[in-house]
Amino acid sequence: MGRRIVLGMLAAGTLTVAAAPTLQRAFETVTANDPTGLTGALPNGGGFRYYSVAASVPHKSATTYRLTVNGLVDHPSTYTLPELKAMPQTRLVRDVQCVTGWRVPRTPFEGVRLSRLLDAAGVRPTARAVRLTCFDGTYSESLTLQQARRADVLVALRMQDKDIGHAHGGPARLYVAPMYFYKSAKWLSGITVTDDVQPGYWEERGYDIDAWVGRSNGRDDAPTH
Ligand SMILES: Nc1nc2c(c(=O)[nH]1)N[C@H]1C(S)=C(S)[C@@H](COP(=O)(O)O)O[C@H]1N2
Ligand SMILES: [Mo]
Repeated sequence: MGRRIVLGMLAAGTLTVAAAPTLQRAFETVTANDPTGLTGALPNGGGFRYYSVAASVPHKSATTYRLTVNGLVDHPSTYTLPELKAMPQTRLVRDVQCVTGWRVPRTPFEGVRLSRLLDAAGVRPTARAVRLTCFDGTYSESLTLQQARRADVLVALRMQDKDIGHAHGGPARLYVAPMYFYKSAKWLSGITVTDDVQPGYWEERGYDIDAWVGRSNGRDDAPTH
């Protein structure tokens, strides 16, 4: 079955991936053979797909990883992984939902609230947004400051109760629990406070910036990405 046909079936109707195991298998086969090469099944993925818009991504270890916070802040700073681990950690258990239709129920994520890092940096009064950048050199994301300060937005260091491995965006990725998973930028390396929202990688390609699950992008079966 062709990708277009499966996606057409999804778009057509009442069937959802979660409600139709056969269709889900077909969908998985199709996405695993994605002609764009952007996706592929993860070994031991537990329902996750591996996504990277960059062909190759450098590995960062506990000693080489750095996270920079800069922009419209009073105290620009750079964190090491041990420094992030030493901060108070928040654990959330929610469903992961990719905008193309796959979902992983009740996935634990754990890390430092983004709001804590913003407070430590001292956000200036004119600031309105946050831009997230990645050490893959390509991907980016964005949030309004109000979204970034939500209690369910983390700089995640753990996923599925394990340190986040390279394939899932480790050592640290963004985790935006209430939004489609494309907001959760992997291989996070930069947090820049800005005066306006700058659309991220997928947002420049037509996806919603405010990517609330169930309330954005029309529906959760967007055909490509
Ligand atoms: N740096 C980076 N982050 C990214 C992406 C990406 O291609 N590069 N893809 C996004 C999309 S569309 C999804 S669904 C999730 C996939 O995360 P996973 O590879 O851990 O399953 O990562 C998001 N974050
Ligand atoms: Mo996605």
